[in-house]
Amino acid sequence: AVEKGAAQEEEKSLVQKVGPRITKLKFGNIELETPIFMPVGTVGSVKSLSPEDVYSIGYRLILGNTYHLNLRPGMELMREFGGLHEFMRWPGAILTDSGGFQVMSLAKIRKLNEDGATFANHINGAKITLTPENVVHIQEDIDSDIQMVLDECTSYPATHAEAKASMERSMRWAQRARTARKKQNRAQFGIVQGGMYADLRVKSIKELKKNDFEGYAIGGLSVGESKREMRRLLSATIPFMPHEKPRYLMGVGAPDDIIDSVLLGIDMFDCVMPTRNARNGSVFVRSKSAANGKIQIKNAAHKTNKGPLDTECSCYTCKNYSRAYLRHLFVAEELLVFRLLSIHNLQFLYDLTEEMREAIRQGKIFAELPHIRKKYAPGSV
Ligand code: PRF
Ligand code: ZN
Repeated sequence: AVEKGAAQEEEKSLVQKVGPRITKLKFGNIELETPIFMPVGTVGSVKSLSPEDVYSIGYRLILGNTYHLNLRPGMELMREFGGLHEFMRWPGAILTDSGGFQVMSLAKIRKLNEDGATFANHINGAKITLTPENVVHIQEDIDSDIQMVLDECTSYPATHAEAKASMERSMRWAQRARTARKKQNRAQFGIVQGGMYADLRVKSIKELKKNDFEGYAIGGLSVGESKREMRRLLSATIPFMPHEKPRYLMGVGAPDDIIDSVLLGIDMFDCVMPTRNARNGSVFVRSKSAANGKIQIKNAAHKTNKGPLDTECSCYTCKNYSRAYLRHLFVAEELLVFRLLSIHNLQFLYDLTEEMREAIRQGKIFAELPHIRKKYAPGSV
C-alpha cells in the first residue's frame, strides 16, 4: 500500500496545470503570443499567396515540410541561399515538420525500418531515406526556427501492440534526433505518439521529457478517429506535458477543434484546411453570414450577391469584393479566386485565435466561450 501511495504521489506531481493559457514564443526580434494557428507552406509557399499576403493578415509563423523541401528545391540550393527564410523572402518565423506524417500518408511508396524511412521519390524515381539524424541536418540547412523530430505517425486504426511498437520506435528516433544536432540555436520539438491508447501516450510524453525538448507536439491525431476520441486522448495527454513549454497539436485546424483544444491547453495548430478549402471554393464564414459556418462560393445563390463573403470580416477580400464577383472567378476558373478565398479563410482562423487570446488575457475565456463557439463554429454548438 505504501508503494502504491508513493507511485500515486509521483504521478500527481507529474500532472501539470491544464486549461487555456497565453504563452510567448520568441524568434530573434519576433515575439508571438499563443494560442496560434500556423498557415501551411509545405514547399516554400503558402499556396497562391505571397509572403506579404500572409504577413498582412497578421501571421508571423508558417510551416514548411522537410520531406518536400529536401526533394525540391534540395539542400544544395537551400545552403546557397542561407536557408528558407531568405530563399522565399519570408520575414517571419518558420516551423518545419519532419516528414513523419509522410511516413504514414505515403506508406505505399516507402519502406520502414529502425534506421529510418526510404521513399521512392515521385519526382525523379530516386530513393531517398529519411533518418532521425539526416532530418535534423536537413532542417539545419533550411534553418527553420522550430524543427520537428522524425516520428512515425501511427496509422489508424492500429491495435495496442502495433501502436506500442510504433510509438516506441518514434521515441528511440526522438532520442537520436536530440543528439544529432550540430547547431543548437534553434528550437527542437518532440512528438507524442501512441495511437488511440491513453496509456501509450502517457508513456510517450514521459519518455520525451527526458530529452528536455524546447516544445512538445501531439502527433497521430485527426487521422480518422471521431472528435470525441481526439478530445479523450488530448485530455489524457496534456496534463503530462510540461506547463512551461509550448504544446503543438499537429495537423488540426477545424474551428471547433481549435476552440476545444485551446480550452484543454494546446498552444499551436497547423492545417491545410483553410487554404485547401479555399481552392475548392469552400469558405468559412461567421454565423451571421451562414447558419452552418460555411458557404460554397460556386452556388447559384451567390450569383448576383453584392455583399462580401462575411459581413463581419475585415480581410482584404471582404473589404473589396462581392460574392457575385468571387463566384464568377471561381466558375470561370480564374486563378485570382484561389488567392482571394485563401486570404479570407486564413483571416477567419487568425481572428478566431485572436479573439481567444484576448479573452484569455482578460480572464474571460469561459464567459466568452458560448459567443465564440456560436460565431466561429456554429455547427458544434
Ligand atoms: N507527425 C508529424 N506531422 C504530422 C502528424 C504527425 O503525427 C500529424 C497527425 N495529425 C499531422 N502532421 N510529424
Ligand atoms: Zn474576409
